[in-house]
Amino acid sequence: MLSVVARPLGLGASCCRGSRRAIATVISGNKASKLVRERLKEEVEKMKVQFCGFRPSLVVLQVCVFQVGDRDDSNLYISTKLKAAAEVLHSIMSVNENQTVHGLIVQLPLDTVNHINSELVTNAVSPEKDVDGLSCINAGKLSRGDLNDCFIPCTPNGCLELIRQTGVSVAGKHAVVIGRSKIVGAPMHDLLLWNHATVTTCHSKTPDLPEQVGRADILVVGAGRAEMVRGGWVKEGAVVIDCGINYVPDETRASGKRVVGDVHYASANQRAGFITPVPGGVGPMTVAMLMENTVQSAQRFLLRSQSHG
Ligand code: NAP
Ligand code: L37
Repeated sequence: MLSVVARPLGLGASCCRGSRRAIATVISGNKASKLVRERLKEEVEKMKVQFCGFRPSLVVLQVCVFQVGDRDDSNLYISTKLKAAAEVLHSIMSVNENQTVHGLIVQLPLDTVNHINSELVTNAVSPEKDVDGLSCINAGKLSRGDLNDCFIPCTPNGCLELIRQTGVSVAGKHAVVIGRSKIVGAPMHDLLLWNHATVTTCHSKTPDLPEQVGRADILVVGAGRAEMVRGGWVKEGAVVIDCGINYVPDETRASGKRVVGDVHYASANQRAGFITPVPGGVGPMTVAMLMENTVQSAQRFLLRSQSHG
């Protein structure tokens, strides 16, 4: 396995955890995702040669429905809402039936003006094309440990890949996940559990977050709270994976803002053994895993069409 962990310049592997603390090894999502993309490129090339120009294909559905007018008329409002939902479901059905498409993701969160039921929408995606792994069929398989028979959501799948890059084994470790969303926290819990970690999942009602974090050999954070996890909470030598993407004001930037994670990086890297940066950590791996799931879906499609004659 190729390693994508890199020590920051100026710090050799000789850093010891003595009187002066070692700085964590940075796990580069940019490098790891590049390796994944290169591997996928080769696989796609092979498919193309073997199956006369065959190409995996992915559809990303972005739902954006504007309300017609601003009349405070509940009948008009309800009919607009129903029409919007029907249109979305119709688009999903037509992609489901389209044999040239192997992956379909519906970008979340959905249009908020019309409050379309996101559960209805994610479950309308055919489980064979659900490369985001959000339908209840795929989520159910993951929660029961049928990992080889489902699509694993891209962000947790990318996080696991980054943990693997450290060489630290998951089996038998105490893992702590912060967040329980369908896209990050809940599937991350399942994935760590079925890779044989003992898992604690924390959320907004967890009363003793710092204590829980302090027990983690492996910590995955997906809370959407800028720099919430402080370095002092982190267990010495832990693997820290930060999914957070938060934009904070920064007048020194032309854009007036910068992106930070859910972990306070400058203090956490004084305690962790390994840490993902933001940007350049989990984000690029999420995109690579989406490509990976799409290629896998195309391969399964080819296998099914071969076995059907
Ligand atoms: P979400 O749906 O808002 O879920 C956030 C979760 O964090 C919830 O379970 C919430 O608890 C928990 N939480 C919020 N505040 C907390 C606190 N103070 N203490 C403990 N737990 C707390 O968000 P999400 O979609 O999972 O995304 C989480 C973060 O990951 C965001 O920054 C998002 O931008 C980022 N993200 C990154 C990628 C990537 O590729 N890097 C992909 C997806 C998301 P409750 O359940 O109790 O509300
Ligand atoms: N797959 N991802 C998927 N499906 C969805 O429905 N909502 C959602 C989703 N969410 C998501 O946030 N994905 C995501 C993907 C890529 C990045 C971040 C989030 C990413 O590449 N981030 C870069 C750049 C960050 C920046 O500078 O703005 C990074 O290096 O982290």
